[in-house]
Amino acid sequence: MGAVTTFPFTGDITDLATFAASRPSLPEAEIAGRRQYRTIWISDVHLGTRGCNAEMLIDFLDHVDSEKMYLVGDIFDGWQLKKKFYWPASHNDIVWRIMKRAKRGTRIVYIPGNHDEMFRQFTGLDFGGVKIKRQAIHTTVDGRRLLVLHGDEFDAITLSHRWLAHAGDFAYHAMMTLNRWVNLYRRALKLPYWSLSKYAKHKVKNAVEFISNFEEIVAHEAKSRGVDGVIAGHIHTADHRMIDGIAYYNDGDWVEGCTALVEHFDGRMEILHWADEIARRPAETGERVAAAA
Ligand SMILES: [Mn+2]
Repeated sequence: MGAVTTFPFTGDITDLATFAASRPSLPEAEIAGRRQYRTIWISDVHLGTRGCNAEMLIDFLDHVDSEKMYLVGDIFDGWQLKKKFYWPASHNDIVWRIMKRAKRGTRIVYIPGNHDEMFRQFTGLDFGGVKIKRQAIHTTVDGRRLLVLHGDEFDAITLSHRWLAHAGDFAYHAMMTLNRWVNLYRRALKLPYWSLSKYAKHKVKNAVEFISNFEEIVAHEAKSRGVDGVIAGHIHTADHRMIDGIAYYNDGDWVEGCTALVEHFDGRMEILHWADEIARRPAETGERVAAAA
């Protein structure tokens, strides 16, 4: 995939509304036969960075559809884009696919995170069917009320364990780079995608503490707001567990984990691990992802 020089909204954010009328560099796969869900949540895509696993996300978007979709923050990485402009065609294709499904009638809610906080100034506005909100309450088909937020709101509280935000930032980015190299190598050997930092997160004591601390604080906030559960992103760790009577969900990320949270039409919630889904696919249909890299 070639690089493009146009970022869809450097000039005017209202361009987003007409963006879906343009053409993607990688044509969208068949719409018929996609897996249908009531709701899909994704976050921490980090468009504008080399860490973003755009090919995997394009594959995901071309295989699923939903009535409603939540973008739970850090979709763009404004911090990295400011430092060094990086915007390959595949990143444009992701924005295009999201705008296109809004045009087709999927109700899309975009909750900017800390890396794309520049979009928070547009809270309350609607760009081509994508509503920008600070937080949201999602009601499941079985009537449960779930608070949806990015999660950086709690960084100040989790300050003593800011593994991703500060001291660990360098180590984290080094690990993401290593993760990319490991997977290029694995791909060459036709081995399935493997997440190094997902592995490390389960091994490193501080990281485990940081994650459980975050999860408890977020669940506590949800409890005080009187909802049944909470859906967050931010810590790049997909999870679903009960904490003090509150259903805690995290939709993970598209940097290494490549996960999404979905609600089925019967209200059942599930975390999809997209690398595993691709690995389970017959070889012929999985080729497009390998070829796109
Ligand atoms: Mn974040």
